[in-house]
Amino acid sequence: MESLENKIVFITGASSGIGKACAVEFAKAKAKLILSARRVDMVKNLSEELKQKYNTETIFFHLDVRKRKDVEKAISDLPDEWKKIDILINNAGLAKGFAKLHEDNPDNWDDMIDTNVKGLLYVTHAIVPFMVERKTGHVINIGSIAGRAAYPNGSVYCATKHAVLAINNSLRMDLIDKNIRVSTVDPGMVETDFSNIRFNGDKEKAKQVYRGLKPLVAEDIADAVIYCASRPKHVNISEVVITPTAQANAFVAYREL
Ligand code: NDP
Ligand code: 8X3
Repeated sequence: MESLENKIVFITGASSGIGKACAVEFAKAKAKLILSARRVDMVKNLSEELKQKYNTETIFFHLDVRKRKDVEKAISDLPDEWKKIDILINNAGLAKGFAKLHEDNPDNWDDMIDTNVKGLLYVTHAIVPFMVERKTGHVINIGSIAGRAAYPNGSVYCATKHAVLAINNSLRMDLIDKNIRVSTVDPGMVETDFSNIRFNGDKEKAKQVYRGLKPLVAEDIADAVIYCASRPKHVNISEVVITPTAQANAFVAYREL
């Protein structure tokens, strides 16, 4: 296992769920953290908590990954020492709605495509040049099993996660001579705010997603991310697909009802 001590880790969407769990696990491993999200109060609180518990050095700021200029400014405003980002975790993302394409609200599509695809591209485009310059780095994308098989009522969310997988795979080839690792961690059901947001705050509908089975928790995904990040330098974990034991893929889950 490679030490993560003093590595600089940039996490998008660190205010909740998987991003927050990654922040905690990297803090335990003594990394330095750059935490960003739109809910800046939540990343501020997290930053203070990590300072207290693990003496973690952090920088945090408001960032909406959909805003290209803001992304570019946030990265270029970083102090020089903090521009030496070792690990980028492209986690910010969401599903909005669950409907047949012809009955869906196109506003949801804009949100998902702008965040999950364009936002991930903007952040990657702003940070990877610094990795290229230093000939070291690791990009870890949070994809989804929705990027491996499309399911009904999820055309655009599935399309965005298929795009993440394609970007992940092309990027690894683009960076092959730069000593930069590129990994995707693709979860199935993880109980976070994800379903609440997908169903527009309908907690009952969100709960139904996980009925009768034990879903993953955010820490399970953070554990996989830490695994990818802590392999010896010559090892690139290209893909991790991780589901609850009771979920085989996007279509088959066993529920004790
Ligand atoms: P959460 O809703 O708990 O977290 C989503 C995070 O993304 C929040 O921190 C949110 O921060 C951030 N985010 C959303 N939009 C933006 C934006 N425009 N700019 C910056 N940050 C943004 O859900 P999860 O932790 O579950 O989701 C994290 C990732 O995991 C997503 O990419 C999701 O697609 C993926 N995933 C989730 C699965 C699940 O079952 N939960 C399964 C497979 C993949 P804020 O609102 O403060 O900006
Ligand atoms: C989240 C998992 O199956 O709801 O990406 O699409 S799923």
